[in-house]
Amino acid sequence: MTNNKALLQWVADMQAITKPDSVLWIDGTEAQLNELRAQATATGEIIPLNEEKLPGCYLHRTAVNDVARVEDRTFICTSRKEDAGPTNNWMAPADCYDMLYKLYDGAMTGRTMYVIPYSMGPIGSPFSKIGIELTDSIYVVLNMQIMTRIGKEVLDTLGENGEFIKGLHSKAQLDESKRYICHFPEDNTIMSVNSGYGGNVLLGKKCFALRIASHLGHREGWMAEHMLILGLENPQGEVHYIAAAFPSACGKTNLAMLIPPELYREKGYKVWCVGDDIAWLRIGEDGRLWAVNPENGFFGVAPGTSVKSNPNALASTRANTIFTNVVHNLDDNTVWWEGLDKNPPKNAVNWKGEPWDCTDGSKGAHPNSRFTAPAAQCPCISDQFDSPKGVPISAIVFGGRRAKTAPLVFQSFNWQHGVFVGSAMASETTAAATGAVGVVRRDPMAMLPFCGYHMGDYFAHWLEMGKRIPNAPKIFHVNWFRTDDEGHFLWPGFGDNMRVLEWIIDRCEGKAGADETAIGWLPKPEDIDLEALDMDLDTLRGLLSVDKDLWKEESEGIASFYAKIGDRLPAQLREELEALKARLN
Ligand code: OXD
Ligand code: MN
Repeated sequence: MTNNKALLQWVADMQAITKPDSVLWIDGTEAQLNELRAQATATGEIIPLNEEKLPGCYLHRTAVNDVARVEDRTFICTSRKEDAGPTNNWMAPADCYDMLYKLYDGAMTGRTMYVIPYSMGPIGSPFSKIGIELTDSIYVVLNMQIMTRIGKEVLDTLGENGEFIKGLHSKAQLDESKRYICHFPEDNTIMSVNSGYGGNVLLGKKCFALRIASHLGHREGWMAEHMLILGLENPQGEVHYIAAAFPSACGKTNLAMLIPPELYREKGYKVWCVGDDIAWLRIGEDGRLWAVNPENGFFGVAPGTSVKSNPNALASTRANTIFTNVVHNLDDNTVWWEGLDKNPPKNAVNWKGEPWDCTDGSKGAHPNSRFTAPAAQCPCISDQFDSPKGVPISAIVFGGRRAKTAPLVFQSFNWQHGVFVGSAMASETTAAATGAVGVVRRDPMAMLPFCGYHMGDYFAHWLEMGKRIPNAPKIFHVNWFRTDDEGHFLWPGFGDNMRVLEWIIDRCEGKAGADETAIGWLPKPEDIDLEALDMDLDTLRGLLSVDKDLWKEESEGIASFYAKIGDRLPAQLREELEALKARLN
């Protein structure tokens, strides 16, 4: 299928180490995929679901010890330890290859090695990059087919001399104690072993599109960010694009597919989804920042997804979707998860494959159970989704889950201050996670687990990019999770977040008012449209208030986080912190 000598040599080298029984090149044809689906069905690796209710859908269960990304076993292997920085695990490349090749030795014996050519971004776009994943898992092939653009066309685009990101994955024995997700940014290589869980094995996603790509972007002058991309269309038919970064459990997929409140829909407002997880951002010829979603599907968290919370996400999963670790409803051969509806199936199997009694208090679906669904099936997918040049970004939005500190929304004073706001991003732990509630976790730009190099250099790159973008997006911060003294959420969230997005776009257009405060520009209460919302101005005033004592505490928290970053923290960010402290006094 290819004459690319570097690729043929690398496949042969990895074959010699992993010793599969055979090698199959994935051409992306329906015939080949169907054959693989049939094989995986025969072995029980995937279970075909009800053809009428969920056509083309399958259920898969991972090993019970293999249900999430493993940050403590994720490594950035640069020749100099300091280049990986204080927030990443590090191993010397030679030592790591040595260790891994022992684990890969004969790991594919008795199995087939699948060679998956894939493109992150529309095939052939100057924004896009090609990867090759070698894997011994059909589940991985079928997921990669949804999440990326795969097959022969990718190899044709690669050509004889094209460069590619190498990815080697083997389930090996699924041994937790020998599970490793390793990145070698200096040789564009990713190695994953002893896992079968999506985030660890779909190497195009977090490993390539964030960790390796952030490293490439640093070298080449662009940015790979953990951001959704949405387009907001106004009644005049103009669409403005927003890129937004949130730590997990802050409703990123929900915001990406937001349905505006009825009143807005009647006026002609629409929201279009370009992406729900990753954005690659480059400076366009027109001096604006342009974004492409490098993915082709959604790898979304199932629990909590419902007709109420996110009808667009749910609709995306009604065909051609792979469900992982959800409940199997045996009565009609469909799937279910907590939060889908109030009718858990009676005759059912839980995510571990055991008979499940929905009245015994146990969870049927794993809290991190997932759907892998084609983006094209999303009812609000943007007509620019496949655009080779991407979409121009008007606003960058950072956010977190904060009970008291952060107001509903504020705008940074300028790019440098916006980078400071992103670098200080944080979320408070909720009762849904184990451990103490209300603990502040810093997650700068939501990239802490995904930045493939030193966090201090990453901040410097953001500052540098700002100087190079003549017409840079404005930077904002939002918090949908502010509570009253009894712990009730003050803001309705979901579709009503549209009201905040509208202010954000109006600010970008110079059309909305704002007050200057110590932390940034805040809307005046009357600047947020409350029409047809059951909320009084006093509640909104509360949502927009800035408590200086809490912010003084916050600045101490930021200072101790900065201390961990060390002396590669750009001086401009320390200056921003000092300026914030001065404004608070
Ligand atoms: C994800 C994550 O799965 O951010 O997208 O963990
Ligand atoms: Mn993510």
